[in-house]
Amino acid sequence: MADEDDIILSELDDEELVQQMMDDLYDGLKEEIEEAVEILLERGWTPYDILTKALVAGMTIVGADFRDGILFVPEVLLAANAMKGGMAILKPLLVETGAPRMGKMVIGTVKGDIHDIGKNLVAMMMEGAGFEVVDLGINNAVESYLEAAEREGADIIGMSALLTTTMPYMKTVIDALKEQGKRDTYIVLVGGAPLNEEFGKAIGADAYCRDAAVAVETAKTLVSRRHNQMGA
Ligand code: B1M
Repeated sequence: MADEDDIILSELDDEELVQQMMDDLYDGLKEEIEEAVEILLERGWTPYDILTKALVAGMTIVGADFRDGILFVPEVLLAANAMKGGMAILKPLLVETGAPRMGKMVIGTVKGDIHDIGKNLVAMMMEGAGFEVVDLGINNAVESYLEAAEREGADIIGMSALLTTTMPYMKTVIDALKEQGKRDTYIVLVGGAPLNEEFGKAIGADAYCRDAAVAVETAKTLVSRRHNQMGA
């Protein structure tokens, strides 16, 4: 009787392989995910398609079952670890586009929040698009963002929050920028699953970014608008 161990990933067609990756991500099988990513790359898939169509899509299923109480924190951590294994292979490929430097962003997950997969993805895609990215990691207080932005001479401050309890902290950071007279020094982009357009507006961010691709496009638009204004 054939069991899971007998599946030879390289013998699956693309559709079956992506389906298998979703199962493997769900089961937190890091090595299998890494192998499958390599296979898809060999088959000519773009790093971006592998990220979005296999890894992010698989993580969405994990998220739904976590929400519904079918999966618990340990399983989700394993899935996250498997996803990170795949992302580590894709990162240099997304970054090596050789695009001209577009600007600099500091990005981090806000205080009280340890979710970092989405933030890492945004950082990767921004680097791939030619931005210089300083990743502040997780659980960032106001001072962390402000000091890093100043030290790095950043154009953009990016904030990520995945919890309804931590997303209000983004306003704390923006208010601190206002108090220090630095709000207009930086473009502030926010993102994370529980946010939306209205929330972004309400807290005074320059833009809410639904996903990493939107973050890249928004950053490009706002940075070039700013350069044009400065040049005018
Ligand atoms: Co957490 N968790 N979690 N979790 N977790 C969520 C967010 C949750 C929605 C799950 C659920 O119930 N369905 C829920 C929040 C509910 C709520 O607030 N309303 C939740 C909860 C409750 C919790 C804990 C409280 C659970 C507990 O302990 N009881 C706890 C909190 C810990 C803390 O932070 N203090 C917790 C812990 C964890 C793990 C540690 C197990 C793990 C995190 C591992 C890690 O990140 N290293 C985890 C995970 C993995 C998730 C889910 C399943 C997946 C998140 C993820 O990585 N998605 C998540 C469910 C979900 O979101 N559907 C969930 C994939 C990622 C690519 O998407 O992060 O949305 P996302 O990023 C996207 C966009 O949002 C956007 O672009 C990204 C790429 O396209 N984006 C940005 C994100 N940040 C951006 C920043 C930008 C721009 C765009 O700046 C410019």
